[in-house]
Amino acid sequence: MGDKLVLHEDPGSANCYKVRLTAAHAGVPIERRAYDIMKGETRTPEFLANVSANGRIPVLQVGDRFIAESNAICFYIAEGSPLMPADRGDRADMLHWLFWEQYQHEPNIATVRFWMRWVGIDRLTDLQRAQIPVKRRLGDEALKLMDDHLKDREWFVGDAMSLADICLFAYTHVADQADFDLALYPGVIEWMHRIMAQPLHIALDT
Ligand SMILES: N[C@@H](CCC(=O)N[C@@H](CS)C(=O)NCC(=O)O)C(=O)O
Repeated sequence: MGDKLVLHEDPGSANCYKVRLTAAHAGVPIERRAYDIMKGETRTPEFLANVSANGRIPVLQVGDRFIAESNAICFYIAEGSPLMPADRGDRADMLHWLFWEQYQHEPNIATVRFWMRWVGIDRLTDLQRAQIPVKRRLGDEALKLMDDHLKDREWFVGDAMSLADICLFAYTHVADQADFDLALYPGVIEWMHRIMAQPLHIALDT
């Protein structure tokens, strides 16, 4: 990689954390540029025109290219690293988990965490408040599916840690902040400990 990598992020976002965790494991240096999403700093005309018209972080700047969507960014950074499975089928399985995370895991667990811990229950709209029980049920279904998958394996894909584990770890390990009871999913807890025991692991607040 010739160009310097600049991560446009909000440091408390686990979508941004998964990019930093990927970079730590891949040994790729990144420069960080912080925005406060609660102050609308990703919705300014400057951000929309120069960083991402989608108004959301993370965004990875590589020269004059701006890559959005956390899992696409992680995929870009992980290329050529041990996080990318060598086997073609395993790579497809890894992508399966990345897409699944964005469709069935993150929209439920991350959203409830955001509403409860960042916005605050009292400041939610009636519609948001009404959605919490559904998101909680779907989030629990996602955690159960992960727990079942981990019953007879250590990692999500193949026999080594891959990008699938990194991208799923990001919001799973803070699911308790959205009042999900992780103790119900012992396989998930053991898997999280395996990830946190890796020598290159970094925490969310680093
Ligand atoms: N699917 C996107 C989600 C991006 C996203 O929703 N980012 C949130 C923070 S985690 C954000 O920027 N929110 C600020 C806003 O929407 O104004 C990804 O994985 O990158």
